[in-house]
Amino acid sequence: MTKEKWVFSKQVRWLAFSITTVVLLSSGCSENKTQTPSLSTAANKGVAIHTNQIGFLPSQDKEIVISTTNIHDFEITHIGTQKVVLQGKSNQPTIWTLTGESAAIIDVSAITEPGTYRLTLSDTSENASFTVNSNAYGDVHDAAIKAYYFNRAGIPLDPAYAGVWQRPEGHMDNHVMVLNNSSDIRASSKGWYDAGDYNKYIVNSGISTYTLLRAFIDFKGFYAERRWNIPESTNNRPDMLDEILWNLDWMLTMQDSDGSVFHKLTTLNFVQDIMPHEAKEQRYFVGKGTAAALNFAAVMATAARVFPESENTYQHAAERAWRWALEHPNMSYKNAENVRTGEYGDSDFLDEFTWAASELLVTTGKTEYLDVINKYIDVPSTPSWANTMGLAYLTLLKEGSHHVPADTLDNFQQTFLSYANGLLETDANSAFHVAMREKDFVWGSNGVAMNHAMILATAYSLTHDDKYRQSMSHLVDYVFGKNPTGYSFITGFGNKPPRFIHHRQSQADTIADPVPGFIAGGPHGGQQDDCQYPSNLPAKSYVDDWCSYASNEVAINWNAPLVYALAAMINLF
Ligand code: G3I
Ligand code: 9MR
Repeated sequence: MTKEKWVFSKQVRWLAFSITTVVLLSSGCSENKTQTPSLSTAANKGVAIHTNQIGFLPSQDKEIVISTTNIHDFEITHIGTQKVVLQGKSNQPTIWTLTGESAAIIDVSAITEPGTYRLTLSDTSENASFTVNSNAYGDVHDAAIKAYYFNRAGIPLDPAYAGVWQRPEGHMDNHVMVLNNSSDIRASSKGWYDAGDYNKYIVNSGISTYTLLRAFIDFKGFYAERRWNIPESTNNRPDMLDEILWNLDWMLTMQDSDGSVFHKLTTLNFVQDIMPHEAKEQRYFVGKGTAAALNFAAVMATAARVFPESENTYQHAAERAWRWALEHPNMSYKNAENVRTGEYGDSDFLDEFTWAASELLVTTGKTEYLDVINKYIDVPSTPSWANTMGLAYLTLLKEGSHHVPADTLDNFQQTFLSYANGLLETDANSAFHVAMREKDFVWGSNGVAMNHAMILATAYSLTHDDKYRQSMSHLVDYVFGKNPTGYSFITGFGNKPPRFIHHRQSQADTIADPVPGFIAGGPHGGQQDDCQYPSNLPAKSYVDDWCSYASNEVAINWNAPLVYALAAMINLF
């Protein structure tokens, strides 16, 4: 921060302190948990206001972005009392190359009193409202994890849990054929649909399941009590574990007798937009490979720690898959010509080896795994289905202290924090104050944003340095509306959520609203579908249309880090 900016923000904070003190004494304003902000869009002067549409926590940074080329004076009014509680100036606008536009920040962090507020700007009639609410993320967290229930294969969704999104069961997967071997038919039930399609893929299921297990391990006290009305809510187990078990049960069926793991369970082609119970095409076990085996090994090893009552089922499954991978260290999966469903193809397995070895080390304590880690570990990156190196760091730094020598672990932590510091730098230098780099605008960019948030949450947990959790909160603000598209990207939440996600159930049912709690894939310049986009610029290339599977599909590997990030917002602030 430059000295000038520092002095300015200090002044604003002081002014705010004196004014909010008066408000505190005179208004008695209380927290409003249900009110949602409304965003006015009188566009006569062309200043668009981009703000978190869900609400800010009292102690998080509260920054609102305006698309403008000018510095604006601003005023914040408490809507209940109609009193002005804060006045100030935006910062100097800068250009974000990812939108090609100039934008400025309005910093209202000084407001910590719960309530609903209106922002007004000089030289424009634009205004927007926002809320400060200490429970801003509770409902959306529960919806984001409940999305997994809505995407369960092999179970009817009962109205008692699914409400208007009830539906008959689909894809029991009792007669799944091994591709090219019509006499080999097996059962492979349960699991979550991958995304807007009805297929089940080990690699993507793996990272999603691990991320939810990570959330459970990292926020155990929170999940011990948390319930979100699923069929298992009345048993003694936390709902998070029941949801995870639904997918673990399926994953186990994907392992063959020699320890190998099928890559995916799919039809040959994507089916059209019909409901699960209407989709009757033959499904197949398709392919095997190193990535599926290692991904499976990592998840099963993690599950063995979380479910000690499993009596080694998960650990044995993990060790068998690991041994198979050692014998087949370089087997890439590629779609055959007649298979057109998602590929999730990868050809570099050192990250998967490192991740699986990390989970197995922490679960079994065997030093052979530490040797593999030392051999293959590389700098971390933000986790994705194709790159799992970052997951090895999360596990080792959080759970590795009894198994990794202290000086080695310290090196890992320094490397991890320097990666997190790079994200902080991107955040500080971007006009939107968000840690999104050009290379992050790929298919599923919102998933990238939430995985960055998981990295930053971990950096905060390790150091308790406020800057990491604040930067995490900027990413959460981003997906809830502080972005150049005007959307809050989570179905059912915010003033302008997606309504036409690429999600077969939401498209084929007769309910106007899409299934709630799903994060849309998000903007990026790829545009690998035939849709009309409003812009070619990476951060604006998004369209809320069923046709846009490249920007508007939903997927379990994007919702999982959303769940993690929201649990982190609830537990780390
Ligand atoms: O590997 C290249 C890399 O070398 C290159 O630098 C980069 C440039 O953009 O592209 C990389 O390939 C990308 C690949 O993902 C790996 O990251 C492709 O462009 C990109 O099109 C591809 O997108 C994947 C998409 O499926 C298409 O295969 C997404 O990551 C993946 O999330 C998405 O997953 C789909 C499943 O297939 C089916 N189910 C729904 C799910 C979500 O849409
Ligand atoms: O609907 C499919 C979606 O779930 C996948 O993620 C996407 C990946 O390529 O493909 C979609 O299917 C489209 C197919 O690839 C091309 N024809 C149009 C299909 C969507 O209606």
